[in-house]
Amino acid sequence: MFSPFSRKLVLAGLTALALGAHAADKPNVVILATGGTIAGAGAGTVNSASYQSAKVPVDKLIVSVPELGNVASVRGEQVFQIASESFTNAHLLQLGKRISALAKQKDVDGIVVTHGTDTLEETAFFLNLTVHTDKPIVLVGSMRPGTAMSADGSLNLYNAVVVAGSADAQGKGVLVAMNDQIDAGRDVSKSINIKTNAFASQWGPLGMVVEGRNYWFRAPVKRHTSNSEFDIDKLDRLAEVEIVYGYGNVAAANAQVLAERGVQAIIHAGTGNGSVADRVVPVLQGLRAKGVQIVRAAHVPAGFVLRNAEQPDDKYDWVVAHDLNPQKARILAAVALSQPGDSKNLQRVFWEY
Ligand code: DAS
Repeated sequence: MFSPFSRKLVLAGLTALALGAHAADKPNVVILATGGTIAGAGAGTVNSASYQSAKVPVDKLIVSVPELGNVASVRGEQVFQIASESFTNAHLLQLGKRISALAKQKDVDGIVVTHGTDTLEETAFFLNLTVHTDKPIVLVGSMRPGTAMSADGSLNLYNAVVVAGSADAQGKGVLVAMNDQIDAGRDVSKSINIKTNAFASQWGPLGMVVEGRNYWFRAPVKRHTSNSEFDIDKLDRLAEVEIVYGYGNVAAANAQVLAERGVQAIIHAGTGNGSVADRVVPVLQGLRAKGVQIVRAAHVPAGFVLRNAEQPDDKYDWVVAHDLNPQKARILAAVALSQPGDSKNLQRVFWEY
């Protein structure tokens, strides 16, 4: 009935259809690579902590985890190749705008950002505040380079792609997938600097991802992504905001020196519940009088700064950072002050985001 040649044609056609259908039922995930340890390379397999960051290109990262193809149709873009401690506001804006453009594409279901772990929490919060999409945006890094024994990058990347391709991860804000855990980009911070369970949220993770499946236990309550008043597509600069650290014997003039850079706000990373040394108070009051916003944060890793407790914030017209650590408070102030607003509006922003 069919000649051997036509049988082969039919078979080839059916195979292509099957592959096409198979690929069509997988989510399309774009991996944006920025550098960090997940792209790092060490001298030998025992070098889990001493290595060169930001070496391996995105295509090699993808090839190194062939299992990615089982859970998503993946493609990569190399946005930067840097250690994340070297990020600037310009890097945040460029990355955010690229993500926003990709999220608008119908052929993109989710986005993974591979990133150094040092400032991953800052980038995650920035994207959470400014990218208007419900599609999953998942940041991922690693604490060991791929060249080390028991490297954590491959499984972290696999997990991040699973979450980014998941419908049940939509609308949860920007996420961070590290060490089998799914954390809110707003809440998570790097709390241990030399272990694979480095990332934690004081209010707990949102869930876990295990063997290709997500398990959710809570959802964010603060404003984010599509529900944010800040829009990366309309953002071309971030306000200059610096952080001054509080400690015993601190010099009163530190904030003054920083403010001379022409900052719009100073984040005071205070001791305890955002305490300010008595010799520093008048310096901050003087900066406030010149129009610099003063935000009281704390360098104590957990809890939140109570308004009018350690300092009369109402009287001084200061703002409290609520539960945000100093580096996240800087991100929020830099975004919020990119548009006009007084200290009452800034405090509202710190309550709502
Ligand atoms: N230097 C660190 C960074 O790029 C390496 C890492 O932990 O990713 O953030």
